[in-house]
Amino acid sequence: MTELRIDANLVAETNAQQAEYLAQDYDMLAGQLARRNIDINAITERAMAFEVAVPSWGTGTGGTRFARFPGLAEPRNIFEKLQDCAVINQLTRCTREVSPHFPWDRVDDFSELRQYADNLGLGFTCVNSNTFQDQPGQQHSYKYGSLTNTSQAAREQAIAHNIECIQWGQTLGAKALTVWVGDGSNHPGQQHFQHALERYLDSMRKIYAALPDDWQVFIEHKMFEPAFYSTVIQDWGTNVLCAMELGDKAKSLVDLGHHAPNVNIEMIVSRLIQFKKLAGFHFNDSKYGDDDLDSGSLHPYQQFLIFNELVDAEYRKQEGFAPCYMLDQSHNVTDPIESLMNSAEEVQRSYVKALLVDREALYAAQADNDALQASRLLKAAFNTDVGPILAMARSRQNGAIDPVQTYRAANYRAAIAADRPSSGVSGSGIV
Ligand code: LRH
Ligand code: MN
Repeated sequence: MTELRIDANLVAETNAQQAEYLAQDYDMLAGQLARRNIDINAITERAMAFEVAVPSWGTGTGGTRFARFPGLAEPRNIFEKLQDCAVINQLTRCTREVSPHFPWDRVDDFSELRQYADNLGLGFTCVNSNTFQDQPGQQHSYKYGSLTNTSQAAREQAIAHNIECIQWGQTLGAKALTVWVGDGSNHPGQQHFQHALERYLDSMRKIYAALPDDWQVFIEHKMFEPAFYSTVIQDWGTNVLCAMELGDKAKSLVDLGHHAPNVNIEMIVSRLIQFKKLAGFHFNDSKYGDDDLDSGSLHPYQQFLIFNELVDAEYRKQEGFAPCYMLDQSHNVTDPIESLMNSAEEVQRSYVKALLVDREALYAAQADNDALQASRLLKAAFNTDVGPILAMARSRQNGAIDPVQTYRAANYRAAIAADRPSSGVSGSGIV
């Protein structure tokens, strides 16, 4: 295993300063939970097994169409992105997998890339295709769409790219392809809704046919942007209809920021679980549009309610339930490593709080239509400070009790700045 960039002694030193307080807080919480017939160590074991994947594209400073303000020692290629992902996993111990995006992370030798990641203790989860940008020298533009373009040549080009992503992903050991297309229209009448969706399904059938037996394809819906009147895969309904139409290896991925404000996302999750079509998640938070803000930073109760549905499915041993948890964020004003560590912890926090829900009591309250008791049972779990469990789960795996504090003590960016001279180019765009 390659030497990790944060000195393990520094992690041990910063942990040593906090170990006694953590032990006190952990014991206090143990007592509180024991009164609720909950064994804190059993919960901590589940927290230690929890994983959420990091988006490779989230390790660089993000931007908007107006501007992007790169930070110090930005990663310039997938190898440097993996170095940063290794730091995130070293300190949080819950982000062992990375989700790559092609062609942003394309390399000449994918076996070398897999070995490089493996040496950092990292693996690859589902890969992402990109037919929402034109690449230099590309023959057919995606200006008017990709998998749904009225031009068969453009569709074939987009299909070929997705099939190539599957092949690259196989070399990396991934087991799924996420397909998000921004295809849609900006003017009423510009696109025939049914014809566009028929072209989408026709294209996806060809991608589906190229999936290895043990692979899946994840369809990602999004309400708007880059199209601002209609989007072909606009909502979960269209998404799950397509997943059902394509077959068992097609499932629906839920990006939290891809819904209209106030949509009941936890109920969408319940529906997808019930029909065995839940692919997984792109966790983030948002106030207005697809803001890609840090997970749990604005709506921690909604994120908890989503995990309440997920833990309930685990508790009921729901058939076909194997969701893939990933972050998908854009870090415009924070150090991406700090935001990704913080967000991984916030997603893990929602999961651990959901484990504290007294499910049998909740079922009883639901059966009795005792709405207040049902709400109190959820709030009892949500209002429990599970911080000591998350910190103990990290320290028991030689992670950092306080990842951001340890990361700052390591002064990582300054330490690697010489290795990563900045391009000096600011520009705009999400990455
Ligand atoms: C689309 C999206 C999709 C990625 C992209 C970077 O908004 O959520 O998941 O391909 O962001
Ligand atoms: Mn996404």
